[in-house]
Amino acid sequence: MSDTEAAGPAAAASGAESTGPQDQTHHWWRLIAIWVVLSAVLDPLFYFLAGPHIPPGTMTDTAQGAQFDFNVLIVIALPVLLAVWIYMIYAFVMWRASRGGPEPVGGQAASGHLGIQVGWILVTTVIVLFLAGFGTYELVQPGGAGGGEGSNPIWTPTSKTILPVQVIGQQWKFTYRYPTFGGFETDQLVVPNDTTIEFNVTSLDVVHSFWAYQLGVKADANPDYNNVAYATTQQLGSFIVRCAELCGIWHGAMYNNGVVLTPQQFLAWARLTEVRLRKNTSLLPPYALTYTPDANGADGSYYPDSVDPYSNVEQYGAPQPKGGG
Ligand SMILES: [Cu+2]
Repeated sequence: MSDTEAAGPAAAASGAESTGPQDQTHHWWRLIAIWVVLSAVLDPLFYFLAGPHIPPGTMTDTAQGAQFDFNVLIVIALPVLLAVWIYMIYAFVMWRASRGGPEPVGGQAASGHLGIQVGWILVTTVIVLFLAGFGTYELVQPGGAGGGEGSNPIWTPTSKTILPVQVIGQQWKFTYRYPTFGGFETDQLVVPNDTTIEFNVTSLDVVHSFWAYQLGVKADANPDYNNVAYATTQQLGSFIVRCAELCGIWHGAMYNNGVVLTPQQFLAWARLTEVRLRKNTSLLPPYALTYTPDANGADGSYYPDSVDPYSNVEQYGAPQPKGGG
């Protein structure tokens, strides 16, 4: 500390008189020392203290993968940020013009300095190439990265049992069909814990994007297309589902909560719901990977005419209003 204080006026003087290069090099070594110490302290502090709380959390393997990726990116970015800030603050403190003092004079120009040029290109190249390789590996790793992989996914999970859940985007809500439970349809996403879920994402109208934030899943919902995404649940609790593609006037209303239950709870819920909704399910088009918009109702709707499957008032099979046009 006393060294820093003692060097202050000397550095200002050296700047003013633009003396020999040895006066400049001790600034560099001091800057590097401050940078190394702060990076070595703040990087592990961030990784171990803040890291476990970085979104999207650890509810699924893909969410945990995304959290790990964010943490690696921040651990690499933090020393870069520190380098800029330390240099800036150091310059403010050491090379500022003092009231009534001599006008500050610039030091030796760095242009044409071979070491800086080679070092700059080398360091940035290594960082960028490493991140490109790391990012590619993280995308490909078993089961993909929670993004839609299209209708023929090449990165498939290794789990023996996979629960398929169909996500149907429509203006303006998501509904979910469970083909292994008779193809019933709900407006809340319910999934079991410790299970690999295969999301089959499609749409009845425009392009939506199924974004189950804490599950680490985000996949486009296109009409006439089955977009597959995987995630393996590893934590109980509720999560948020949003539409992440501007899809019309009530896009912002495509918001709901989903829930991860224990496998036993899920099984009980699914079996009960299958029975409870049997009458509704028989009115839906048979389960398919995609649906044409006029698969059912005469007016070109996925749902039967004049029936809102989520209304508390309207009933399935209710008589059609006459002469409405
Ligand atoms: Cu939408």
